[in-house]
Amino acid sequence: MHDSNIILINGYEHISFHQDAVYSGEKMTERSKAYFEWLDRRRSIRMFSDKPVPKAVIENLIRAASTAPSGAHKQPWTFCAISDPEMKSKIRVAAEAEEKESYEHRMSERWKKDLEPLGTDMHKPFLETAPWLIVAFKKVYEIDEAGQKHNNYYVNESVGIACGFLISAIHHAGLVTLTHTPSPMNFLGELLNRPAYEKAFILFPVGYAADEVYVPNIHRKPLEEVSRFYE
Ligand code: IYR
Repeated sequence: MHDSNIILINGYEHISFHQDAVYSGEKMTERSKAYFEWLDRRRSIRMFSDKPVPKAVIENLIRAASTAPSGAHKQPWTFCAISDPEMKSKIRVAAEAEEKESYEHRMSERWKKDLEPLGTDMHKPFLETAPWLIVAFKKVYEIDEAGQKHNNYYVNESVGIACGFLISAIHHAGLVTLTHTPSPMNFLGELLNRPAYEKAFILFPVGYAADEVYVPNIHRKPLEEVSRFYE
């Protein structure tokens, strides 16, 4: 994609960019349709098999997520990957304690009603069953060598995009996941010993779906409902 032709622009190194491929309109339509149909087959899964997934796969998934664009290219994320059963149990216990509080006291009746079709509750066995948990942390700020604090830019957007890339990479690898957001998530930073400037963003169990899984028969909004064209 890049050659080694380096020039200086405003004193900063730049390399020439070559677009990977240029398709005809017809080919592009076909490819974009195929990509949509492939993404459309992704489903959030809440019941996992304990079948192992090689660490090398998880490393590649994180590499893929970390190619996301980010504010001022700060790449303000850390992905923690956990396969240690003891740590997974600790995470499950802490997550279920928060979820119990949420379901019993913190979530509105309307919110719980909205979740009814998805069949979620305070029990999160997938946190122990899935072979891997990946926790995305956002780096709200960073500390330089001089101990100086620097805020990052568009942190939620950047980490949100990276998490989208991660979900797509998981799907591409033939694995499944779930965007799990126990709230509040501070216990994750504590258990995983993350520095104060990292805040847990989303937890992804990663693995294979359990043998027999049913998912809610929900439908995606059609194009007409999610778009407006200005031609
Ligand atoms: N975090 C809780 C509740 C929950 C909230 C939303 I919004 C969902 O789409 C699904 C669940 C839980 O994980 O059960």
